[in-house]
Amino acid sequence: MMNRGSALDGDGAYLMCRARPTVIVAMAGPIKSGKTTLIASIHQGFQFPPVCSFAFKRSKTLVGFEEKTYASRAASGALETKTPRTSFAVGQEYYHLWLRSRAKSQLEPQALFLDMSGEYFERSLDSSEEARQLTVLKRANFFAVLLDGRRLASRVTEQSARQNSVALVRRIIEEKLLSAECLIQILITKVDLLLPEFSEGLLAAWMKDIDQDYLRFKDRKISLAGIAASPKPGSPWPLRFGVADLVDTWFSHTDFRVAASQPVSIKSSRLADRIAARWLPENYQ
Ligand SMILES: Nc1nc2c(ncn2[C@@H]2O[C@H](COP(=O)(O)OP(=O)(O)O)[C@@H](O)[C@H]2O)c(=O)[nH]1
Ligand SMILES: [Mg+2]
Repeated sequence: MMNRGSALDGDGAYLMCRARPTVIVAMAGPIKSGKTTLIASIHQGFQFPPVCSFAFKRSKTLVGFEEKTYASRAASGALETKTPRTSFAVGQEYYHLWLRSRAKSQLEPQALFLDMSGEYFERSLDSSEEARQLTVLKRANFFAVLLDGRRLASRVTEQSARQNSVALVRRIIEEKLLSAECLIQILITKVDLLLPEFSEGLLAAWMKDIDQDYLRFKDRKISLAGIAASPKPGSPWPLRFGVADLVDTWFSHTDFRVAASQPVSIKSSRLADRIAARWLPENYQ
């Protein structure tokens, strides 16, 4: 599985974590909110340096990244590119990236990106029981909630998109799915569709407005960012807008170690539980 370089399953991800300090970024959001495109664009970014203070070193999941980006390349020129739908059977896929610092530091951080399929996410949103199965999230350093800029752009869909994101964050907090150190990030995706003109000022105004939705979560640090991982052709927004800054945020994270947590008991043989147990057995019983 790892030799082929495809997306990692739980076992592969577990082995990678064991190998060296790792930052883990979990991405969740409705179907088509832009999760897979973002993960693919992170990898593409490192093929066209410099994107940030880190350079590409290696990826155990190159083929996985290539598979994700193939469809978008094949469709280049089309008004809207397509990335393959993350499979429901897998539910969660992991992508690996190993970087070296451009600065003098010898830091060679490694990242695992967790791409939760839209179906998996929505199913877990529907029931506390399912949400509790997402125990693997306890290990994440960042939990990115993708808020689709395309849906924000229309009055018809704006409110439901905002409410769904808030509902996910509330559920995640209520069910204590994250460690206390995990930073929640609200990522407004496809800002090129939200704002036809390139304007970081207008984007900042949107973020300030969206930020109000999250003031209710007083005990939790929640940050906002806007990205355009794959702006439509002809858009004034630059390719991978905001992505390098995000990567810098994730990789500047100094504490790559897992916070010691109470062992979680596994009550079922569900995929997510098995992944969690294989990943950090000392955290589960
Ligand atoms: N215009 C625009 N479209 C995007 C952007 N990011 C993703 N998309 C499109 O949104 C659709 C859904 O993206 P995808 O990454 O597959 O979403 P996922 O289901 O959350 O993994 C695809 O057609 C993408 O091409 C962006 O920054 N700008
Ligand atoms: Mg996807």
